[in-house]
Amino acid sequence: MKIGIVCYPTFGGSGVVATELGKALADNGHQVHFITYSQPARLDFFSENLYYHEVSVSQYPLFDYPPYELVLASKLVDVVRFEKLELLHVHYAIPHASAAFMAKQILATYGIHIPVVTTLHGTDITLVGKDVTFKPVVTFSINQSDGVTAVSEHLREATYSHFEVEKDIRVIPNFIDLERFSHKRKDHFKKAIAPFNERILVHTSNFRKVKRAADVIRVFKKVQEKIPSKLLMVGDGPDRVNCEQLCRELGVCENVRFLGKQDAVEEILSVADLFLMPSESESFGLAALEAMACKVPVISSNAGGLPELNVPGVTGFLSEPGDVEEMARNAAYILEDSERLNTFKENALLRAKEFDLSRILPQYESFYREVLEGS
Ligand code: GMT
Repeated sequence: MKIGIVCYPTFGGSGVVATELGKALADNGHQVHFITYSQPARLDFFSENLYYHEVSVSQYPLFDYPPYELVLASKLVDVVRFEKLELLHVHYAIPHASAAFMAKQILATYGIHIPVVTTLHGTDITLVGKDVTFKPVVTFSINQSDGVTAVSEHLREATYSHFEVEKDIRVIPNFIDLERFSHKRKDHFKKAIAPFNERILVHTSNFRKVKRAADVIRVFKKVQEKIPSKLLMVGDGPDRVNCEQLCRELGVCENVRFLGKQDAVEEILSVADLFLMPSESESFGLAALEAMACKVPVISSNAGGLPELNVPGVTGFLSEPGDVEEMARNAAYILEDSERLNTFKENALLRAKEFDLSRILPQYESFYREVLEGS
């Protein structure tokens, strides 16, 4: 198939899923065209089946708000016509689904029919999308898509409850490339972080409010009172500065390191004993799956799709968002006994294997075929 993929080319989960999916489709012999405003973060190599088309919005003094969506729609028209694409797959509804709808209408005037698949990733529904300022457009463009997928049952249900959507929504969960995300021996790194064999806890996120990153610090404060441990905070975003401030207030700076944005997250996860994800809302929790693939159990909130991934008492534990006490208690329970910790680690990997790329990729391929046949 000749497939166009539209996504946010950043470190965010939706962009990662879109890029990894495109790469896997290309490996499987499909021709994949990425149409984004910059080179996707994980698309920094050459492959004969991969193409990249940049959407560049020209500046003009009149534009206080450069019309990205219109430029994207024009680019989609151009790429679909001249590369003879058969299907467009847009990730994150805003503004990709409505840009694709516009492109589709324009292409129809050239006698070209292009089916559009929209994948809902989370905040496009749960936070941003349901805001009244976006709602009519998001509802319309989901209903106008030829196929719609959501990354968890929870997100599917949330879409039906927040929007008047009649379309059938297929759940295709996030996936993991176990060749990249696997436990690697990084003894030097481990020794540098935890010279006295302290337990290592990790949090990775974009430090947005929804991640409740400050709860990570609060949980850690309680854990390290019982168990010698270190905390690695990976990523960057608006709440990082608050977390740094909280570390000072709680007197834990010596045991916490902020590593900023990192490419080789799997290397950091390889030295970790526990992953913390206390999010307020999380449609799936790709970062937790990445941790589990590297044999790291997960202490998470029970928000959104997290219960569809993290199995309490097996791969980690779930708590109400904000229940720092319980999260710390559960973290200590896992960490205090090495044999128990190892069982949780093995279980985490077994669970991650259920989301192996090789299991999920065929679900997208067969969905594409269904959409092509039905449209
Ligand atoms: O988590 C973020 O803030 C990034 C966001 C995105 O859209 O890039 O991630 C969402 O999509 C991921 C991939 O499908 C999911 O694994 C994340 O759970 C989801 N984030 C939220 O729902 C907050």
